Amino acid sequence: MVNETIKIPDLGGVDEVVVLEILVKVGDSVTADQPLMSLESEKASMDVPSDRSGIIKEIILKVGDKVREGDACVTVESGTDKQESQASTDTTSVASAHTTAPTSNQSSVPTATKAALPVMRTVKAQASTEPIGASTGYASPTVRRLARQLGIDLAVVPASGSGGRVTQDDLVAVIQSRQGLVPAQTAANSASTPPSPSWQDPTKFGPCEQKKPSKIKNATAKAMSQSWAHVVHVTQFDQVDITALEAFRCHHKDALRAESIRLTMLAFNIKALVPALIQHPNVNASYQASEKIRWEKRYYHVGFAVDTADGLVVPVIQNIDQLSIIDIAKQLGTLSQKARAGQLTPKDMVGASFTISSLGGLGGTYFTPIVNQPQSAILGVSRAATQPIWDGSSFQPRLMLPLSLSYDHRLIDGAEAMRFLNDYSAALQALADCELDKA
Ligand code: CAO
Repeated sequence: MVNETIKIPDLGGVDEVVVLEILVKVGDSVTADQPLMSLESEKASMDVPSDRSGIIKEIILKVGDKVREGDACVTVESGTDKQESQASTDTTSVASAHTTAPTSNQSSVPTATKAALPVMRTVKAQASTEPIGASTGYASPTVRRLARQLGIDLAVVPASGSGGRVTQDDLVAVIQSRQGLVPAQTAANSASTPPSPSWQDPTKFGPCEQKKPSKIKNATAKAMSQSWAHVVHVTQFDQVDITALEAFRCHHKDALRAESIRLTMLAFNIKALVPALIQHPNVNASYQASEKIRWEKRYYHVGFAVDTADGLVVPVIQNIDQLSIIDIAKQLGTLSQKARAGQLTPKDMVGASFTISSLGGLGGTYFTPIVNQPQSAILGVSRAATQPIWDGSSFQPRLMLPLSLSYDHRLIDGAEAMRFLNDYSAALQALADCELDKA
């Protein structure tokens, strides 16, 4: 028998995360890859898996602890091969207990080993004795995460899954049963921070429904307030003629769709940033106000805003200068899907040197995006529309794409912002006859 300490793994560039939930107890038997605890940064959560089979001897952290990569997490007693194979034998019997009630002679685990594996015995007992619909509080990490986001206590949710597991549908049932049944509270009496001087209790004037913003919305509110308070914002508007580029995109998009690649304008919008950011390093920079230092980044990692049911998240495509438009389109698809499924990891969302926010699929003309600190600028893209453009002798119908560049005036002057937009527009138009699969 040997005691090994399992440590917090690589956090994907995030310095510190919070322990959200401990998923095991001392005495539990775990298998390799079994989640031990859930960690959460402001916009993502991840599980720390066990890297071995064994018995939990000590849990070093507690819920709410702030942890970094390399911090000790739990101690696992991993045994001989026999012990490890014993643990996996037991796991197999747990898995079968999810679907079939165990018979008295089903388990071949010796009594002494059973005593050291209380969780396995508990799960089996629940599988055999809990009536369907009773609450067990057992759930997959995804369902646990969803329950937390929805503010549902799993211990009170009637479970319908195999082995007494709470399923996603069980959470939906709870939400549905709550609708209209929750007694209204006044907004004022649940406020945890002092109300602003202009706050008025809205229930004085009519019926209201009180909602709690998601964790993602709270994180966005915090980041946006900080940016608004610190960055000296200016937004420069412009439009670029993408008639030829759109024809080029439409020419290729159906063939690519057959390969499950969505070639939207956004992939071109991102690729065109490369020459413009190289020409204007101030726009790919951060300002360290305390030291009066500007950090020009020589890497090109672009965050893109994704609208999800829980709020705005910004996954990052790394090294766009080394990617083809097809590569970028693929990453846009994968990361947007992960974002909407709530599966982004901290690693997917860190390190951006510039951000793009496209509302082009939804409509609108111009908007004023807020700089995503510590970056110095953000490009907003709105819906392209055909407009009559004067060519010197007559009006021509041209497809014009509206651009809104917000920037930090402490770093970037207006003339530089306009030069950046001019160079960006030229780079975008130049993609109209590019090779889609060449970086
Ligand atoms: N002009 C005209 N049409 C556009 C367009 C534009 N600028 N941008 C996209 N479209 C089209 C697409 O080409 C697509 O049409 P096709 O099916 O014919 O190709 C359609 O609109 C839908 O596009 P989409 O929105 O699904 O895809 P996308 O790649 O353009 O955007 C994503 C992906 C994830 C960025 C987007 O879905 C999204 O979440 N946008 C919201 C971002 C947001 O909330 N920003 C505000 C943040 S506050 O600063």
